Order: sequence, then structure tokens, then C-alpha cells
Amino acid sequence: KLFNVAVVGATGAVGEQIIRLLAERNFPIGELKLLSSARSAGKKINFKGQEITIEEAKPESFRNVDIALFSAGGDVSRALVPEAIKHGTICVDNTSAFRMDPDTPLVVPEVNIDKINENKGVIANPNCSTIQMVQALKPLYDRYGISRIIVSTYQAVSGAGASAIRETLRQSRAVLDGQPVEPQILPVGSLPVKHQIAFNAIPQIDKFVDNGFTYEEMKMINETKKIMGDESLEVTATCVRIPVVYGHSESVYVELKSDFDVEEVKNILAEAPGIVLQDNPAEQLYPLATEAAGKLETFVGRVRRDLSNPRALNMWIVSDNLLKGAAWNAVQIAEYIAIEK
Ligand code: 11C
Repeated sequence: KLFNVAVVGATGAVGEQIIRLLAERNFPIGELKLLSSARSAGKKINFKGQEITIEEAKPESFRNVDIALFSAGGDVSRALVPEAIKHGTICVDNTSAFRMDPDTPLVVPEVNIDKINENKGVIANPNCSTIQMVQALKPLYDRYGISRIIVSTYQAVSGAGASAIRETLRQSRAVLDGQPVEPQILPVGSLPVKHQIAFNAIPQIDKFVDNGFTYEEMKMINETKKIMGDESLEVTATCVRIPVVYGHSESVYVELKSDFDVEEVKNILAEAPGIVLQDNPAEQLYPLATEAAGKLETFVGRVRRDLSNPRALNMWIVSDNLLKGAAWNAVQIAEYIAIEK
């Protein structure tokens, strides 16, 4: 069976990867519609040797579309997902618009693919830093139980879009050339104060909530509980932007509910779907953002028992934030929808 597919946000950093993956995975496509804002409409994109003209996304764009993948920002999703649903389209939404809506499944296929059938027309793709963490922790949750997670992230600038990548490269060159740095985008484009990202670490991703945490940190806390289906899970997060282009890295401390053997933990991780264990201190083997960039898997290493709490583990989790953190997770969900139909 073939499916008519629409990609909303076709020219964005994630949209580009979705289109590439649909081609690479040979997704069973009848017609492919590429949609964007009016600004990019008219551009042409090559898909499997065929030129497709980008159209402006409108409510009527979804007529005869079976599956739509949205990655054009929360406002576009809030406006157009309900319109697409009226046409009977199943939407996979990569924005935060519907993630915490109780009627919307929030899905990482390796963790809770069983939830996709509970959808009312939209399935939400979680935040990138959440996806890689829950993917690695789920097999440990199933085997030992988890009571608490403390995570600190080291997040790539591509998470803030193509303009943040350009800004990071521009500033790096300016610093090396002894030129002044003029921050314009990071940490948050819409806020008045900007900070240098080149050769720096900025402990702010997204705006602040009035509890002192940022939205990015609250996403990691709330989405993790929802995906794991466990509101009793205690989670705290500190999210930091670093001048890496692709690949989010995370230092994760996790308290388990039962005793464990570190070698058994490593074996469980090595066999977990989509996880690659890279853990050999003797050979200085551990996950690196430079190695994870461009790959679909999530990489885990530095697995060790905590010294202050024998029931806790520390580990280092790395994945390409535009792939498993966004485009690949969305295409995986679309593949499951196609299988179910
Ligand atoms: C970042 N995690 O790295 C963000 C980007 O809710 O999908 C993704 C935001 C989201 O800046």
C-alpha cells in the first residue's frame, strides 16, 4: 500500500532530514507534498530524482494526505494540525504544541510504540534531549525500576536552528581572528539579551519558567514521566548549550529501585534496540558527538556505579539531535503508522 505524505517545514533543518530519510528508507509514498511558509514556496527539492516544488502550507493542503510530518514550529502545528485532522490525515508533530495534551500519545518507538493507536489524529515527537535519554533508560527501567534521574546536558547549537549554527561558526572565526563578537541569536532569539556561544557554555536553553528552570529543562522532566508512563519518577535537569554543531551529549545519574551488576547493565544496554554501547576506558572508548553526528543510533558509555550511592549509575548518552532526536524518531513513527494501516 502507498501513502500520500506531506512534510510541513520542508526547508528547515529537521524537514530536510525527514525528506532524506523518507527517500533512504524507501517509505511507501504515493504522492509527496512539500509544504512551508510563503517565503520558501516555489523552491524546488529533489526527491529520488524527481523535482518537487514547495507549496505554501494552508488548511486545504491536506486534502488526500494520509500522513503529515510537521516540523515548522509550534504555531504552525497549532494552526494546521487540526485542519489536517479534519481531512483524515494522521499527523506526526515534532513541535511541543501537543506533547503534554493528555489525548496525544508522546512516542519514542523503542519505549512506548504501543501508544500510537491511542491517537486522535496526532502523535507527538518528544524533545530531542528527552528522546535519547528515555531510549537508553527504558531497558534499565524495565529490569530494575528507576526512582530518580539527574541529568545535565551539553546540547548542540543545531537544536536552535540553522541560524544558530551560522552564528556559532561566524563567532568562532571572529574570536580566532581577534575580531569583536556580536551575539544575535543565542541563547533565545526572541529575548533581548544575547550571549557569546563560541568557546563558551550557556546554561540557558529556551526561556525561563517562573520556578527557575528553563522550558527545555521542564520538557525533559515532564516528557520523561509521560513517555515512561510513570508520574512518580523523580527527574531534574540542567540544560546547557555548548559550541558543538550536531549531537547532544548528556551526563545522567540514575537511581535504580533494585540492586544491579554493572556488567549486566552494560549487556542490557548493548542489546537494547537502537542503542550502541561504547564503553571501554582502557581504550578511551566512549560516545562522542563528532562520531554520533549523522547516525541514527543513540550511543551510551562511561557506565559506572556511583560512589555515593551503590544503587545508582552514572552514564554518558549521545545522539544526533536532528536524527533520533527529531527526524528519525518521526519517520520511525510514520513507518509504524504505515505498518498498522
Ligand atoms: C534545543 N531541544 O536543542 C531544543 C530543540 O521542543 O522540539 C527542540 C525543541 C523542541 O534547542
